[in-house]
Amino acid sequence: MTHHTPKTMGQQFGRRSWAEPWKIKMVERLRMTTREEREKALAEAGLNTFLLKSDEVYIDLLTDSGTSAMSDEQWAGMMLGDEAYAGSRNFYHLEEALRKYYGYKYVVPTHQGRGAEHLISQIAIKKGQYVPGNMYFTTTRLHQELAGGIFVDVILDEAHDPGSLHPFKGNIDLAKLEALIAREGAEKIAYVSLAGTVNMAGGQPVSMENVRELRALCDRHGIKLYLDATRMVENAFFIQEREEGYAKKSIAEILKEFCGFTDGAWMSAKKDNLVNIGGWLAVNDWTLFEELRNLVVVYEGLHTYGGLAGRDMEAMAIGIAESVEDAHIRSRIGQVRYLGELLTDWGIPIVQPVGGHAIFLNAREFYPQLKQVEFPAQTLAAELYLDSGIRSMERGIASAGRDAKTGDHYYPKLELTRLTIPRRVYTQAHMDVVAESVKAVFDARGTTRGLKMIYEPKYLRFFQARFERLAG
Ligand code: P70
Repeated sequence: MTHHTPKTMGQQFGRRSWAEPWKIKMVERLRMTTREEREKALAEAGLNTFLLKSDEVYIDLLTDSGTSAMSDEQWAGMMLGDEAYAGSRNFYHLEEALRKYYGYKYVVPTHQGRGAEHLISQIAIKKGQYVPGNMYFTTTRLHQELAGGIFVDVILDEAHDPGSLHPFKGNIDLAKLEALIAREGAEKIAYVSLAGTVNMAGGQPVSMENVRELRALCDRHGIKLYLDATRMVENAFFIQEREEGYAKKSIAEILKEFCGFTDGAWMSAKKDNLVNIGGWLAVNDWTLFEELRNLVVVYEGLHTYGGLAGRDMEAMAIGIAESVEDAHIRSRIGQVRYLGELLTDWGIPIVQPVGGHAIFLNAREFYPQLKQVEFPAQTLAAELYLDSGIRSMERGIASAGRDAKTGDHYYPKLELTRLTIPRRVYTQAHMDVVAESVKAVFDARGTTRGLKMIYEPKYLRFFQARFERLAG
């Protein structure tokens, strides 16, 4: 018998191991299912992972949104909720945290990110204006369009190429933006919509240099610059790691410097900020703030709670401070990267470089036999669930929706299936199980058939669409 020497993960990668800067105080038990149970559950869900019951899921990588584990201090904060209708002390704590870490002057809480997107879009976009941005995000673009705006993608070309190793694939292509301004005129631009670690591109970051130059460009033309700060803390990590001059700066310092180049931000606090529900808008301009806090009372709630309970705002204020700690973000992104390294090493096609919040499987390369209208990424999500009970999310043609003018599908270059890692929830052993399941599905890829959509809702169709397997 050959003797096998076990090695820690760090040893296998030729480095000292790191571990999470927390330990586990309470656990949530998981339910395992049989293949037969999963076949039945998936059929009932119309082959759409959004329609599965979470009890039918083993490892839930649908999203990192609202799925993080809160700390004991955040839970203790929940008991300090001041549920006054007006002027809750938790709002002032939240405002203080946002001023301290993001640096914006005025804050409007919202129930989640899209609540904030709705308000800023309604106020900052005039019908027919363009909204250039670094790749679309589903809810962001929809709110911009509902406000009469026309979204224009001005991200670097490299962002649409899953193989490009550009370190800042989230950057805005300033020449594309200049060309749009030259063609349409600055007054036709509502604002520039900049996102930190671009979700649909695979969690790819924006460099400090890019936002600095972008600011200068916007100033030359008198155009506002607003930030989708949803995963901006993760973006700060990549700047610290990859950009010259930032290795010795803290995540908190980098975050604040970056935000300082923008006029304001909207946020889904369910991601970086480590809460299960919440969002905010923050701006530096008083007049704009007055408009926003007036509109928030129409759609969300009074401007000192915006659809949240006092306790939610307290947990968010505490979560913000925890989220910018260097050790936290290093282990958070380190875990995502660990999964990415395994898959890369095994020759499984994923978006490179690995981004901040998720691994994006390149479904086109899994299934070259499928046309894009046969939903390769949706197919892959279904196969993964069947194999192991892991839930992932389609980020391809189903997510992209239809062109309102022509009625045809949008055909995004990227046809991806996202394995999104919740923060502080799963262990390295869970990542191993995930990696092995992805490999099993990859090895069986040759015989996999595609899907057709049999029910298509009007808005954000991917959430509720139903599919059927194509006959072989
Ligand atoms: C996800 C979630 C939400 C999100 C985001 C960025 C960069 C805004 C929002 C909206 C949830 C989701 C949303 C739509 C489709 C699928 C999934 N992203 N900006 O899983 O925030 O959800 O709080 O309203 O990523 O990526 P919210």
